[in-house]
Formats: sequence, structure tokens, C-alpha cells
Amino acid sequence: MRFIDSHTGGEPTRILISGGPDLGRGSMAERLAAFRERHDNWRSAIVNEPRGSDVLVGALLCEPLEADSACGVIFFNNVGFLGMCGHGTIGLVATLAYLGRIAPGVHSIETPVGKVSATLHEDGRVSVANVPSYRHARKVAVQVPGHGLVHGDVAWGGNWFFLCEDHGLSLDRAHIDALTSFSWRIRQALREQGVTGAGGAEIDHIELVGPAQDPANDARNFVLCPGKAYDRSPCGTGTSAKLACVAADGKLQPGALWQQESVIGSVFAGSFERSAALPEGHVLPTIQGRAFVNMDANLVFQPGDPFAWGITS
Ligand code: PYC
Repeated sequence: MRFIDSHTGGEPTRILISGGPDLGRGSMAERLAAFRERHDNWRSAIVNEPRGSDVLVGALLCEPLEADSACGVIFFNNVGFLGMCGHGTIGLVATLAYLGRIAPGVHSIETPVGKVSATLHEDGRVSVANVPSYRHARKVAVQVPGHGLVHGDVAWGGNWFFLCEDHGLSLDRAHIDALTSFSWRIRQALREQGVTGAGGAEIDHIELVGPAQDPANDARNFVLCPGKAYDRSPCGTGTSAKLACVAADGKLQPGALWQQESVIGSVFAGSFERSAALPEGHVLPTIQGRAFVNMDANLVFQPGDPFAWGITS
């Protein structure tokens, strides 16, 4: 049961490349359902303490359904599963390159929310053409206990995001605890006040947006993930959601570059295209970043280990 760890702009990804549960030969969405319903202990064993941590995003490498796909993948974290993961896809491509399974070029990857295309560049950078993204609702008002009224856009970038600008907080490392606590209260307020994504979907990622610290960049963000860990990278799906919002506001033109800075200062370069085949307001985002492999190891399950399958809450 070999796994490979990498990080993308500081955000870790652990990919199980052999072994793991048998999820059948259905679509990635069907395999995700099987994973969630019958094999959740594997998710916990891979990412939860004592082997992992709340920050870690895990991924199960799967045989693809279609012959022209490089692979299928299912992403997960300390509390559940992710439809798509931008930093994780960049980590996956860097991992496949490290294994010698892919060469520079364009590669199709099957995810539970659709097929994405990733380009491995000669210099190691990776561009991910993400799933179509869109703003679902603009400037939604939310009353946050202990803080007051804030507003945010609800947008889809492969996961659901609430993007808030009028938070009044400083997006830097010295304020991580305050940013985490505030974002968590927004998340709870959204639930209590019935603010959802399309079809009543839970908004499980909170993105606080502010000015970039480096003048070369366009914006800085702090993204709180579903399990209360913050994203060290600028968040690929969060950057896609942001691109959908700036596109909807007419603040960025198709093909123009958007440099998104994370709360630790790592950067993704983003852009979007429109397509007549998509519904009005939907865009096709591309996110570019770099991942580095930093561990190549095996899972070990020793008899008698009470936490072999992770510490669950
Ligand atoms: O990069 O899309 C992303 C992501 C989602 C959760 C953590 N990272």
C-alpha cells in the first residue's frame, strides 16, 4: 500500500497509488459513493491522525473508465470527500510524473464531478482546466454571531464557496486563529440561515478575499476547508470560484491572467474562457501551480494498533 506525499503551494496531498478498497468499475461518482458508504475507514486511515493530520488532503488513484484518461481520482479529507481538488490535481500530476507514468503534455483525469484536463509543462508547472464554474448568488447577506452582517457571493468551482470581502480582517499568518474562528462562524451561520448552493447543497468552503500583499498579484485569500483546516495554497477550486465571480462582475476578460495569493503567500495563476456550449454565466477556469513530491512510503497496519484506522471524532 504505497503512498506518495506532495505539497502544492504548501498544501499537502497524499496519494494512495496501490492497495486500498475495491470500489468496482463504475464512474468516479459511483466509486465515490461506494467509498463513502462501505469503506470510510480507509479515508480515516490515510488522512487522519496519527498517520495524517487535519490539513492533509488524501486521494485514491483509480483505474480510469475511458482509455484516453491518464487516471481516475477521488479526493478526501479529515471529515469526508471532495468533488474536485485543484491543488490535489496539481499534486497528482507531479506524482504521476515522479513515478514516470506521464510525460510533459496534456492529460485527462476523471473525477467525481467530471473530467478535467491537466497539462504538465516541461519546467514542472501544472495547469488544470477545471470543471465549469459559476456564481450562483451575488452579495448574499449573512448575520455572523459576535461579528455582525457580512456579504458574500455563493459560487461553484468544483466545490461550493462563500466568498466574503467585507470581513474587515487582515489576511496574514499572524491572524490564522482569528480567521479560522470567523470563517467557521460564517459556515455555521450559512447553515442556520439556510444559505446554500444550487439544489440546497451545503456550502462547505469559506473564502475570505482581500488585497494582495505582493503588487504582482491580484488578490489574496484565506480558505477554510470543510474539516476546519485552512488551505495553505490559494485553493484551486476556490480560485476557480473567484474567477467565476470576477468574470460575472466584468472585472476580468477571457484569457487575462489572475494571480491569486494564499494566506501564506503561495500563488496560483488563473484565467478563464467562455464557451457557447455552457449555460449563461458559466466559465471554464484554468489554474496553474507547482507541486513537489516530499515522501514516498507505505501504509503499515500492525496487529493490535487501536488507531491503525485513524482517530475518528
Ligand atoms: O485546491 O481545490 C483545492 C482545494 C480544495 C480543498 C483544499 N484544496
